[in-house]
Amino acid sequence: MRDAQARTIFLKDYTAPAFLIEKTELHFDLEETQARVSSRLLIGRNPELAGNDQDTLQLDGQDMVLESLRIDGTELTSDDYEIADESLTIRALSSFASQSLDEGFVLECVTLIKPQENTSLEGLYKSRTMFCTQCEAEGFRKITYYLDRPDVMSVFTTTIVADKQRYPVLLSNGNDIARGDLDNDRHWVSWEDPFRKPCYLFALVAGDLRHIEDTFTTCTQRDISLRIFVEEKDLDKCDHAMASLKHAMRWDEEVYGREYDLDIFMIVAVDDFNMGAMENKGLNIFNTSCVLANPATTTDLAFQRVESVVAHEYFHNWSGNRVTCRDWFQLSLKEGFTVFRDAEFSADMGSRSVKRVENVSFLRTAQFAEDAGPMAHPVRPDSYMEISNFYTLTIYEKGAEVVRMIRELLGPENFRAGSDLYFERHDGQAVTTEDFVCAMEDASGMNLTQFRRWYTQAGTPQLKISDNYDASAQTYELLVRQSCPPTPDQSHKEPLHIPLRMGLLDADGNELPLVLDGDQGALATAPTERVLEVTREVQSFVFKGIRSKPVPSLLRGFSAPVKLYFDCSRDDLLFIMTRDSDGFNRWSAAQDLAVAVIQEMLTQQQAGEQPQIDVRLINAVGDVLRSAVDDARGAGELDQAMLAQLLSLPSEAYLGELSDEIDVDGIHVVREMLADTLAATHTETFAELYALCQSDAPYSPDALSIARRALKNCCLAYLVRTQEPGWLEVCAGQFTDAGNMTDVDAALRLLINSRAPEAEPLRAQALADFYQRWQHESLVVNQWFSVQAIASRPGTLQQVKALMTHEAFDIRNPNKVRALISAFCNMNAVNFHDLSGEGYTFLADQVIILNRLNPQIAARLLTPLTRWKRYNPARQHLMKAQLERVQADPELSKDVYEVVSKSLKSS
Ligand code: B3K
Ligand code: ZN
Repeated sequence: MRDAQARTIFLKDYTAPAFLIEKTELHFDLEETQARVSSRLLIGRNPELAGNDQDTLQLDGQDMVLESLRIDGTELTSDDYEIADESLTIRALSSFASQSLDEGFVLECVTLIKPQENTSLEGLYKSRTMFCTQCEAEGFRKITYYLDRPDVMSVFTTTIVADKQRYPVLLSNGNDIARGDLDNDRHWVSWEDPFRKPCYLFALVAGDLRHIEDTFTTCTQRDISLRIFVEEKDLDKCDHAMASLKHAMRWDEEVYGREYDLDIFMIVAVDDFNMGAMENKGLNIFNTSCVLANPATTTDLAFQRVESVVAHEYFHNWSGNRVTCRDWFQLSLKEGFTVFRDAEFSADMGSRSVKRVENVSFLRTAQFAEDAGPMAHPVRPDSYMEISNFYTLTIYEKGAEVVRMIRELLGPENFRAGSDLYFERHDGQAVTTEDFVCAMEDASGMNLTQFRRWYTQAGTPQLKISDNYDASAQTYELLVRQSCPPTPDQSHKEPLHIPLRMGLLDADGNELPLVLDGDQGALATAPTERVLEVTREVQSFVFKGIRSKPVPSLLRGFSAPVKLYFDCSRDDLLFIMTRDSDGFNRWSAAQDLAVAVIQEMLTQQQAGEQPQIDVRLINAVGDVLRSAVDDARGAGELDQAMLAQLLSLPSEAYLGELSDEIDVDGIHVVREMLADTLAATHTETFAELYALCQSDAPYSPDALSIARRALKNCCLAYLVRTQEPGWLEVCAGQFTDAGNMTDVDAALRLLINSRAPEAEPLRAQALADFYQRWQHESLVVNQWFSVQAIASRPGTLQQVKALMTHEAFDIRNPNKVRALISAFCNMNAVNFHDLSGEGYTFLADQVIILNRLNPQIAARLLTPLTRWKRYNPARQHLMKAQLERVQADPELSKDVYEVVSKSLKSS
């Protein structure tokens, strides 16, 4: 391995910094082959560290050439310091400083870096024609020598010098305070950020950019200038992001009492970006895919993603920037909380129940898989080798669920008081998840001692619930057992504090008043929904005054990220599906029913029998469809937005995640069989509903319109399954005539996946037309790559390989890698897991290439191979062999090394 020093960093080894950097002045000279970075740092000993007499200063820095180093004006010679791969060390520091180190000294440093050659997209790099930065988590150390850790917070001033023609726009954090012209067509701009911040929030952009501008008036009547910077060709795709930003700013004032602090807020869109976006203070940098949107080029899903990512990054201004993380083990402090905040924002902007369904589906499929795999880690990890590998679904999504559970336990008012206290108490500080929980406890009086285990224990807890009705005593008992499977480094788990939101339904669907044994309250005034606090391994809850055996509605709203096992009959599931007051649980019951039916079919198929479909499921879908038709005619009662969700079968990935050994082909075959049967049985109703959902109204990304398009395209998907040529033509017609990308994209996907022989020429034509029409829109071309990568028919891998040589493909662009390679490996199970093993070899090949170019992307790409233990022995063997091949690469980055070695450990 190249990084022979790849070592594990432990939370228990954390110590406060011996030195702090009070002021940071940066000067960037940007040129075509290199950049010269001059820094002037005002450094002093950390006064809060008792007996601090540290006389050695070690700064982080890598991939740079040091030109000069001075302390208090005196030039140091190469004998005065040591340079290693990742650091610069100055010993006997006090001998260079002009006064005591407690008083502080000025360190001036000039380094040369090569942004043009930086393909890791971390630090300062070039994306197409512009310079930009990505510093979180540890990218700043690729810009200049520094104390690159979040508990070192400093006030930054930044001057950027560059060619005026090529880079007319020069941006950094805060307010621009001065600018001027220089010789040789160069110019400069200086920026000052008055808020102390860690260097991971530093940002710089230089490019030929245009912007749209708007104003937001805050709750205290301050006018904030809002600007979104893009390349000229994208100016027509900024309005949705701007509207989303203004909504987010208002929402954070109203829901969390958080006002924006600077006078200007900027967003810049860049094409080459490792993740979605970055919350740099006052200067958010976005992947184009998370900011650009217009109806012709952007699907509903992407519109919603723009709204939520813009909000997420904006919300970080408080949850992340004003109050930041002490160290990277605390990452979920800002990410979990901010995901929770953006999810609630999206719920308020659109359909709350659909948002919850989407979130939970994602969590149960992807995060649960992570929590059951070799990279499983707690929401607050104890150790890591490469922090970039810990921007995970556990930190983000499970972290958000942990915050949601705190709100479940505290109630909304106490939760708000807790967040107010947290922001007030820790404003300007770098803190820990423990500080967050303490604020919640102090504001509410609630004891969260046991709850803290959610931060330290990995793995998905299981709740096994059984019930018992006693007719003579009129009591109903829920017996709850909790457990959590072992995860790497954690064989034993302690019981967790789990909020279990629930209700009981009588035979008529009425919600029963809930009085627990031992409660004082009277039945008449009792609530019909409660949050049970499960704290013990085995715990019994007995409800009084229950006159007949009820049907329990458990884990409403998915009140905890657990796997629930309750032996619910299919008839009871049908009952909950239609009668429960909780929209989420109605959907959940529908899913559980479909899962039960599919699993039964799978068992039959595996035994060589013809799978049988439980007619109750077919009828239930018919009932939903008929209500949907009534609804579309204005007579129904259903939550419009939930219909498409109710009509969608559980995904292959979710079905796989539920299996002990994932039968890739079996799951695909029986799920397709079920979908085909539903399509054949209900063709007419699907057709009627498809027609009723058509609309001539101009495109709008509001919740109802999105829901209607989703429902319409869900119907079309079933109709195309019938393989009747007529429906293929309708689909091809929608592809050509639709006025928005959502409908075009849906039709294209269906044409590509149709098994009808007549689809063949239509498919080829559609793909050619689509590329022809959209070749100049990079994000649309990504979609074009993806639809081809996820086609389940044989030969797709060859097609993917061919597309990698297409003029539009570029392995250095993460969006392209995600669109083609990741899409194939993660969303095309039957082809990726083909028994030839070619899919695995292909993935390993790409990881080996990307490991040298962009380690973060390479490590992430490996994920599907890390799940090798979930498959049959033949596949396990093939997958493991490819992991071993990757591991044997002598030049492995820390990122890939960590993932591959943990995946193979204990094998
Ligand atoms: N905080 C960034 C993620 C940075 C990832 C660095 N590898 C975006 C976000 O979560 O808002
Ligand atoms: Zn974030």
